[in-house]
Amino acid sequence: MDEAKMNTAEAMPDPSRRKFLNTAALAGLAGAGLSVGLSACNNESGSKPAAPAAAPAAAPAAAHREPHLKPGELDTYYGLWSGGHTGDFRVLGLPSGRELHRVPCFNADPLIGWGITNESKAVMGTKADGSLKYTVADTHHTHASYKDGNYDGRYAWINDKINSRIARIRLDYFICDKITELPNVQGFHGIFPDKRDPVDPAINYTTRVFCGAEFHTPLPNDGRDLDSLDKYRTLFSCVDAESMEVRWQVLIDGNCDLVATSFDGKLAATNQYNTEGGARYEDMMSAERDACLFFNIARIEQAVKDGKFKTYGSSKVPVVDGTKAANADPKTALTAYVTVPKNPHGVNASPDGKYFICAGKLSPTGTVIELAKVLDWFDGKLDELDKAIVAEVEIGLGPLHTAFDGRGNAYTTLFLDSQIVKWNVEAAIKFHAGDKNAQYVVDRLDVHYQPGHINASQSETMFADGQWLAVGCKFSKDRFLPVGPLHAETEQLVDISGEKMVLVADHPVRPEPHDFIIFKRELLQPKQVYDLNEFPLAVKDPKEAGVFRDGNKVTVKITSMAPAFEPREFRLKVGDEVTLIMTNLDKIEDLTHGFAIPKYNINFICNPQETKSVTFKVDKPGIFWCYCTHFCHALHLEMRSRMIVEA
Ligand code: K7E
Ligand code: CUA
Ligand code: CA
Repeated sequence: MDEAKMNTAEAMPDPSRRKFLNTAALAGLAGAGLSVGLSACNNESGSKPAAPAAAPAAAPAAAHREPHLKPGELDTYYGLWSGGHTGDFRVLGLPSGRELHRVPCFNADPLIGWGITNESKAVMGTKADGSLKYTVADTHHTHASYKDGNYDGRYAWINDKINSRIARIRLDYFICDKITELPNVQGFHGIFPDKRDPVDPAINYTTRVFCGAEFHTPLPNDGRDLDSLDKYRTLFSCVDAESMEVRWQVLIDGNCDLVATSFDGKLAATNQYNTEGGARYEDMMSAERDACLFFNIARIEQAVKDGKFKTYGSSKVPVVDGTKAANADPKTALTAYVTVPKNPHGVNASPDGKYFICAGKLSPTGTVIELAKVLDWFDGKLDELDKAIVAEVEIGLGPLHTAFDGRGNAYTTLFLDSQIVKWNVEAAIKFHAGDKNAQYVVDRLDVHYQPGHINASQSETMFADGQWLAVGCKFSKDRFLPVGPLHAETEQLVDISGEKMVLVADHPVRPEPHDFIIFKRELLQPKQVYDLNEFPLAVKDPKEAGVFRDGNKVTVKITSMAPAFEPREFRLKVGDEVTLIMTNLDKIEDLTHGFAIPKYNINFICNPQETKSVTFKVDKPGIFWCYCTHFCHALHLEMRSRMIVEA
């Protein structure tokens, strides 16, 4: 960072802060580099939690609805949040902002027993010795499955940027049931399910999930071409929503960032900030324009069917050629590179199905691309692809992501301005077409501070309802009690039901969730009790419980029913290889039991009618009181089984 400039910015008298930033940062962006940088330091008053930040700038003055619920009241919306570094998936109730659940996906979790039970290890992936293949992840984006343009409550997906994995969460039980590692790519970042099939009108629901990979590497990345940057490439991937297998990939020029899909199923797109193919940030921002890269899904799948693909390394996934050179003829092109200003970030589909909106990041603009025109280009009816751009308007500094209210307005986060800008899309189109009287900026709201993702209730569906908006602020600075050097992030709630945005609540979140979606609670019908028959290993009756020995291979079958395990004791020998299977036979909602074995590093829960198993080597003689870790009954503490291990 440029320290001198930073300090100058801090020394500036406050009233002109925004003006100063606007001019300085614009100058910086227009010039050679980022003189007013992209970090947080140049905004706001510096790092001192000065006098408890004189009433927030945007103290809710206007009339707004109360987000707080009375005891016993339920939220009206679900929020599905990504966990960030923690690798999990979080469930919030809105408008209260209460966190209801964390679903472990890529991360071990001692409550659930995720990463400990055999079933979860099978989902997460293991090495030959049975230990987890990966123990770290970085989740950014979560999106749910669609039917008829709305969420259908079947699945959500979430990405792991570090190890290029996609996880699926079943929304009936709120558990992760599959994880797929994408071949040939690094830095898998953007993710979006399709909303219907491009060809078959009967398939009006999600069957594909698209994945954009951010980092380019040699292909295959096996030690070849290490120093030949011009040979590095990245791929856009399609994963089957049901099987979770990778269906196909597209070799592209430039990189992928975030992903959007059209409501008609025909198009997917990814924003590209590194069309330069640079390895250093200076190189990645050398071009004035980058691209929003469109994929013609039907044509790509036809090309795969026709055998027009390659494979790389040990991967069997068909890879079609989506590079510019191979796709110059619109009539046969699989891809279309629409140019957008310098290093765009988010791309979001408007709920009317008409537009994709790209946020400029290094450019203070929002770009509106009309999808019908992109399709015209593919049909040979539009002479120049960039004519699909129907607006490219200034909205503020550091635009990152956009949400919608279903009333024609877009809400874009401005990272550098620490604001949300509300702008009217049709007015922006008019302005771009030459009507300089068209007022497209409707409102601005200060947020705290440096916002990234933003989303509104139902915003990513055709049923955007314009009620609540949440914004994920990257820096909380003085908004919460300090807890040492690591600050919570601020998830702020905004009432968008009126003309003016009204900030109504701050919530601290553990860094860093990035993205989330918000939708009506009626769209989910979670189940509270499992079906015993979903588990092939289920111990269906306490009479089936006991120790079953085959040499040193031992199966211990256990049932739980408050307040007792069956058997109450079991006998093992050092050297045994034990698989312990437990079924919770309680059928009552909310009656979960846990099972922990001291000194053996084992703990997991079994929800009503659920079965789990763990496999471990018996290596310590003695008495080990296996106990219930989940408060279940007045005799919860007495709920134990004695593991007796002979030397
Ligand atoms: Cu903008 Cu990973 Cu969606 Cu973070 S990305 S904010
Ligand atoms: Cu069973 Cu506590
Ligand atoms: Ca660039």
